[in-house]
Amino acid sequence: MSAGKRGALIIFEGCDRSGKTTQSRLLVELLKSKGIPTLPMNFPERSSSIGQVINSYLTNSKDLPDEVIHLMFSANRWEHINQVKEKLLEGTTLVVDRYSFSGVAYSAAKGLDFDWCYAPERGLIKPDAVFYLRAPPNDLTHRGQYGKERYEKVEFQGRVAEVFNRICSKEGSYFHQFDARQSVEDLHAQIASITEELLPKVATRPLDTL
Ligand code: T5A
Ligand code: NA
Repeated sequence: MSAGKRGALIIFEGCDRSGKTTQSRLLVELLKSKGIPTLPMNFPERSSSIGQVINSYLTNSKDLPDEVIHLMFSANRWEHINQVKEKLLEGTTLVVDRYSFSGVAYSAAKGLDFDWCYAPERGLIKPDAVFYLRAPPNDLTHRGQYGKERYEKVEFQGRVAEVFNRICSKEGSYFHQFDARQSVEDLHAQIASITEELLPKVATRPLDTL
């Protein structure tokens, strides 16, 4: 990539089993096949020491107050922020499986105050696009391995979906929502076309913050 051209920060969001990992992998493969420098990332990033605590919380081997785990999810993004910034500025596009919006949605769904939940996300790099895979949680429970982790309960996922919908209408134009019940191929085609339009547009746009 020529000097000064940055990569795009692309996020996938949605309830558990909405297809984020499937779609983010397909997008990474597509961009790489076109010679566009691209890296996958995902949050929670479970390998750091904070990530390991998050993992034991999610797999139910550790309990923590709601506020504490919320701040740990946020800290897990902050501990990778320099890496995110560096990669984008050197021209690499990042395709990220979950980000701040999951942070807000899952904690607000427990009853924590929405603005309180958003506050520690302020200052993180603002995505250029968020692909929100939307579906009624009832329609996702038959998908592989549903029910193993802490949050994988239909009633709770319903509340998470409500917060995601609220965030989506609030954040506006950089949020793109899709019916997650479509086929993998149909979703990928729509996501690919938006991404291909997006990349040249953001290449010279300065990084912004949430
Ligand atoms: N969390 C996360 C917070 O509370 N706060 C935070 O700040 C963050 C970042 C772990 C949990 O952490 C919470 C949210 C989560 O509860 P995770 O590691 O991303 O987050 O784990 P999950 O979201 O549970 O991972 P999943 O995300 O497993 O599901 P995906 O990635 O949405 O779905 P995917 O692609 O793996 O697909 C699931 C299944 O469905 C099939 C796939 O083949 C697979 O079997 N599938 C489809 N089937 C039919 N049609 C389609 N279009 C399909 N797409 C995929
Ligand atoms: Na996933």
